[in-house]
This record gives sequence, C-alpha cells and structure tokens, in this order.
Amino acid sequence: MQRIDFDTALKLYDADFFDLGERADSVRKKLHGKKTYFNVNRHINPTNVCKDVCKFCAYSASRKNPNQYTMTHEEILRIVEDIDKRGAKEVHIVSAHNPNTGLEWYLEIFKKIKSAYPHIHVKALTAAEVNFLAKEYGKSYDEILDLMVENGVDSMPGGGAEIFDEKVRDYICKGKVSSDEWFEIHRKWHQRGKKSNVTMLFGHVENRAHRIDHMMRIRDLQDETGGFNCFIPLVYQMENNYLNVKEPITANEILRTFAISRLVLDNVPNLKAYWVTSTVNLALVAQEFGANDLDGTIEKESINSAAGAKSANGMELEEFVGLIKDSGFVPVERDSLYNEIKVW
Ligand code: V47
Repeated sequence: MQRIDFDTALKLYDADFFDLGERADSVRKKLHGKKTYFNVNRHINPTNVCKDVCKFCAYSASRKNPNQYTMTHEEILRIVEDIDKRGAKEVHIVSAHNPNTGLEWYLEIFKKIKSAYPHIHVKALTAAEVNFLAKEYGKSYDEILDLMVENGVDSMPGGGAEIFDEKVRDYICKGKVSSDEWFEIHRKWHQRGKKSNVTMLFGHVENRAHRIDHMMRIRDLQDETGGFNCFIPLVYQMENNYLNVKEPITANEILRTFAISRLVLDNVPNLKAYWVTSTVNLALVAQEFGANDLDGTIEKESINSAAGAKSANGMELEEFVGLIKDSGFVPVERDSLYNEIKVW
C-alpha cells in the first residue's frame, strides 16, 4: 500500500466520516482482526511537585493544585504488593519533575519494585522526566537511560510528547523537553533494544496540520528504530488548568484523528484508545476507527483525572472485558510488550 503523505493525510479530515472509519478499520483488521488488547495494570504517580509549568496540566502542585504530595518508597511498595496479589502485570510510573527528592529517590522506586517483584513489568519515566533528571543532576541522556536499565525500568511510556510543532509546544509547555530532545531520548532508548510508546495531546490550541506533523515525525523515527509499540492520542481535558480552551473537541473530530493516525502510522503496530481521556464509550467506538488497544484497568490515575477525566478509580477487570465483548470485539489480555496472555 502506498504511503500517505502530509497533504493527503490532511485532506482525510474532510473525507466521509464512515468511509474514513472503514479504511482505518480495514488496516486494523489486517493487523489484529477483531482482537482488542488490554493490560491488567496500575498507574502510580509518586509525586506532583513540579518544576515545570505546562499550561494544560492540572496535576502539578505548583500551579492550580495546592495539595502537594510525594510518596515514600514504602507507600509505593505497598501498592505494588497489593496489585501483585490481584494479578496485575505492569506498573506505569509517571511523576512530576520534583527538584527536591534527588535522583536516587526516582531510581530506587524501580530498583525496589524490581527486586521484590521481578515478574512485574516496570513502565516508567517519560522523555520529559528523563530530560528533567539529566539537566537537574548534570547527567547525559545516555547516563540516565543506562541508570534506568540498571535499576529495572523495562519500557518507557509515551508521555511528554504533547504536540511536536515548536510554536504550539512553546505556547503550551515552554521550557519542557523540546521535540528534538524527546525524539533523541526515545532513539537512544530504542538503540538499547528497548520499547516505548508515543502519545499526542490533542483537542486544545493545535490544529489538524499540527496533528499530522506530529504523526509524520513519529513515523520517521519508527522507520529508523522500530521501537514504538503503540501510538496513543490523548484527548485534552479542560478543567483546572491555564490553557483556557472554551470548546471541547467533538467526538467526530476525535474519531477522525484516531482513524487518520491508523492510516498514517503504517509502521506502528498498535493504536491505543486511552479510555481515561476519551471516555469509555468513545474508546469502544474507536475500536471501529482503527484502535486495537484500550490500555488497561488502571485502578487509579491522577494526571488526567486532575484535569476532569472521570477515571480516578479505574475499572474492574470483569466490567472491562464485558464492555469489549458487548461491543463485538475479542478481549485479549496482553503483557506490556503485546505478547498475548489470555483470550477472554
Ligand atoms: O504527558 C496532562 C497528558 C500525559 C492533560 O505510554 C493531559 O502507555 C489530557 O502519557 N488533558 C501522561 N491529557 C499520560 C500518558 C500516558 C497515558 C496512558 C498510557 C501511556 C502509555 C501514557 O497526560 C502527559 C500529558 O500529555 N496530560 N494534562 C490534560 N489536561
């Protein structure tokens, strides 16, 4: 199949809605049939104290949220002990950029989890955090990435990507990891034989061309390394932040963006509808627009729920599986690297 170029991708936004859905669905079917993947996982956000000032963020304690917290390692280990007993396979650990804890505090979280629970996959540290730790503690990216591997990080989540267009990025998260730095960090991670994900925060001040540009830049690195497991379009949540967006993005535009990303990112195997930001209902519909992964049960999440997502307490496994089945797809529990664990 011919590769979709920038202009063609942009025009797809004006295509007939259902034709577009069907095109994305045919790619999804070729890759995954009717399977929808999910993961029994737990998100842990160990601190919300942040040096950075992203306008879209409602989680950071230094901005609209006055309730600062930093978890102790014991608190984090108690959570992991509990989820391990209940069959979770992955912890997804993302923090704010806290300049008060020291580098060791970050690294020891992973080391302690890995030594007590070697079978649990540790997905941790976004490229934004890697960049923060490198700059704060005078290390190179290579040094931080090597320390991550040594301390038990298995894969990297896709956060901190936001929108790669430099002007938009400058407006929404000035001072945070730049787009080039974000890619440099993931390239280096992939060169270590490791996998990562990539997100896109959309539905705020960016336009359609910025989204396509974002996808194109991902496709370029993926051609080079093949290290991205999945693409995750994150729908912007409007509450409690400084971006001051008045109109929410429409469901139609969200689904078009899912479908177009499935078509443009022909080299990224999985497209995740992260139900936390899209709502569960729309994530289920997104299965018809190219999405083949619904992330997981999550249990507790603080970053997106701080900005209005109705997700704070996750979802029960049986309910999750039931929803996928009822929508006509086959729920497949996967591990963090997309090996199948159980067809439900
Ligand atoms: O990078 C922050 C986003 C991300 C808002 O890799 C917001 O499997 C919406 O990256 N509205 C963190 N989003 C979450 C993330 C993620 C989530 C699920 C799975 C994976 C994965 C990664 O949350 C941040 C930022 O882009 N975010 N504020 C907001 N107001």
